[in-house]
Order: sequence, then structure tokens, then C-alpha cells
Amino acid sequence: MKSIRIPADLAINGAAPAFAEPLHVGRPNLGDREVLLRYTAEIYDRRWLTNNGPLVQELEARIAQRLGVRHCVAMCNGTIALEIAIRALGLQGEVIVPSWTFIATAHALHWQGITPVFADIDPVTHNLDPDAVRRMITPRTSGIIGVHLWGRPATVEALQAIADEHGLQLMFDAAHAFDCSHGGRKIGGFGRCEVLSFHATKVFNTFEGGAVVTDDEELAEAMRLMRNFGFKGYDNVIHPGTNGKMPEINAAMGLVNLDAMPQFVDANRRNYHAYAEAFAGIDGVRLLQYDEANDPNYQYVVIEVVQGLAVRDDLIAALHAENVLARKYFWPGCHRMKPYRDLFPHAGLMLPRTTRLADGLIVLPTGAMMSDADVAAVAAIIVQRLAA
Ligand code: T4K
Repeated sequence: MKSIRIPADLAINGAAPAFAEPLHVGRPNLGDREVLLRYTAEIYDRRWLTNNGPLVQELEARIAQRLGVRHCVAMCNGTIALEIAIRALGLQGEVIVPSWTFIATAHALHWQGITPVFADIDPVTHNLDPDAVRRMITPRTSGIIGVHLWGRPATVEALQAIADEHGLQLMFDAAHAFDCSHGGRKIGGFGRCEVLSFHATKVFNTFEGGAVVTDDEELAEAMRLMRNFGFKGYDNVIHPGTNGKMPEINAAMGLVNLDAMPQFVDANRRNYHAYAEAFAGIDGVRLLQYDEANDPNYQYVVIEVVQGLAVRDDLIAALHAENVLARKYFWPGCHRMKPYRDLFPHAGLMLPRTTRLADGLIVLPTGAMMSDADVAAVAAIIVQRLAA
């Protein structure tokens, strides 16, 4: 990608865009092409394309070992993995989730006739506030889904204490947190199980894909049955199920990308620090911090616009005019999207921090495709527009 330094004026004022090609958030990280082609040839020769093939099994074993968990159950995507985990845990009635997450966390419940009950977040960590979770517990509550948003660990211990106290199931949506840690332990082993997404836009991708990781043997066995229609051997269905299987070509991509993870994270870390340097001393924006002790994957560069909605949207417009397709993840929050805004029109009363945060955030592009000059140019657009 070719970039230029921001000229005296911005594209929003009629100047030429800084970037000739769009600069996307979520540009996929890609490992070694030749190795992927070798795996593809193997798949052809073997004529084994899906249904728990050897590459899926190898990927599962490598991920389980990497995350220090006993079981990794690979799936076709993170949303189906959430749905299967929710079913395997026997969740029903109401389940407490943040509204401040990607819509899939809430949909995975609603899709199965379970009510997502939205609890507010801590404005600093962007993760569930345990006190807010306590306030949302009712006799119908069966569980809590914590989200490690942006790859930063949720308040795992506090949520576990609440779950234990009230007899609730606890699982985590770890879609953003592949390879991250909490308290010296890899994310993956907390709660009853954790759900990963390997979507194209994630730091580690299998084109599309996901997994549930757990130390619980019985749970893993139930999920293996559920992802394959409930089959136990030929002609023998012993469980209700769906089709959640990961194809071999996806696992091949996973094996290639697993080897390249250090490079992906290095590139993200380098970009993150370049952004941090560019925004140092700028009052109008705050860059979301990561704690190096938790092995962040730095896949999201998140800035909070101090003045809120109007300035945030003006900055987004200025960035888009320059071909920088920054995102407003996860604006406006699940509770303000359909069907939840119609089902629970007053949910926002319990979510003041979510609403405030949603109105002020911007997610900026990062990844191996970006050069230091690209980062500097993106930051310069923001700084210049704020000063206008
Ligand atoms: N839980 C959480 C907390 C999640 O964030 C997600 C997914 C899930 C659960 C569910 O996991 P999956 O079922 O998806 O495995 C994207 C992703 O589709 C989604 O996986 C992700 N979270 C979410 C945060 O972002 P959109 O609607 O923003 O996608 P889209 O099409 O606008 O693409 C994002 C950007 O990436 C665009 O600027 C274009 C670029 N892009 C995208 C693709 C697919 C590329 O450059 N190349 C590509 O191949 O949801």
C-alpha cells in the first residue's frame, strides 16, 4: 500500500485522499503461501475434505497445547461455537452478557430462545463490571458470558465468584483473545469453557472458523457430538446436533497462520507503539492501553474521543474521506440494535457507561500490511482534524 504524508489540507476539505487504496480495519494476516499450497495438495491427494480430518485434529492438538487446555473443539465459525457451547452448558432462561460486544454474543443466545440480559461495563477496561452483573441476576438467570474485549482479560475471578455464589454457569467469549494471557495463564482455561473466533479479520484466522476450548472432558465430548449432528460412529445418533464442523482447508490455513503468529503480533505491537507515539500529548483522544504482562495480541487499535459522538463521527468522516476505513466497533451497542432495542426499549437505563463509551470510540487499521508511514499518516489525519 502506498501512502503519502498528509498535505496541508484534508480530503474532507477537497484535497486528494491520503491513501489511493482503502486502508481497512481487519485486513487478514496471511502466513506462508507456499506452505498453504502444499497442504492443499495433500488435501487433494488424500481426498479427505472435512468431517474431523487429520489437519483439523492436528490444529486442535496444537491449539490445546499452546493454550494449556485439555480440549480444543474446532468449529466452522465463532458464532456456531458460541451456540454449541451455550447448548452444551444447558443455558436457558436469561444469560447475562455485556451489550458492549460484537452482536454475535447476544445473537447466539437469542437464536436459541434464551434472553440476553445486558449488564454495564467498567469504562476503563471496557469489560463487564461485576457489580453490574450482580444487579441483573434474577431467578431466571442460568449463566454469565464474559467477553475478553479487545483481547484484554475480563474480570475472571470476580465473575467466577458471582457464578459460584449463585449457582450459575460461566463461559467466556474469547473471540478477540487468541494467545493472550491473564495472570500468567493463557486465556482458554477460564470458566467452564471459552470460545475463540478464527474469522478472516482476527489476528489468527482459518478463513472462517472458531473453537471451544475447555478442560472439561464431558463438555468437550458433548460439543464434539453436537458439531456433527450427534453422530457416534456410523448410523448411530446419540445426541441432538447441528453442522459445526471445520473443513480441512480451513485447518490448513490455521496451521500456516499458527507458525506466523509471532510475526503477526510483532507487526501489531509495532503499529500500536507508533500510534501511541503519534497521539502522545494530544488531548482529544485516548489510546486504549494494553498490559504487556497479559501477552496482548494488539489486534485492535482503539481510541476514545474525549468530546464524544459529534467529534467522533466527524473524525470518522475525515478518515473515510482519506480512504482510511476506520470503524465504530461496537457502536451503538447490542441493546440499541434489532431485535434488542424493540424487545428491551429501556435497557439503556441500566447501561449508561456502555452508551457513553459506544458514542466515543474509533477502531483504527493495523496489521502486517501497514508501514510506519501509514500509521503516521492515519494519526496525522486525526490530529489535524482535531486541531481544525
Ligand atoms: N464474539 C465477538 C466478540 C466477535 O468480535 C465476533 C466476531 C464473534 C463473537 C463471532 O465470531 P465469527 O462467527 O465471526 O467467527 C467482523 C467479523 O466478520 C467478525 O468475525 C468480527 N467479530 C467483527 C468484530 O468484525 P464486520 O461486520 O465488521 O465485517 P466486515 O465485512 O465489515 O469486515 C471488516 C473489515 O475487514 C472490513 O474493513 C474489510 C476487511 N476485510 C474483511 C474480510 C472478510 C478484509 O480486508 N478481508 C476479508 O477477507 O464483522
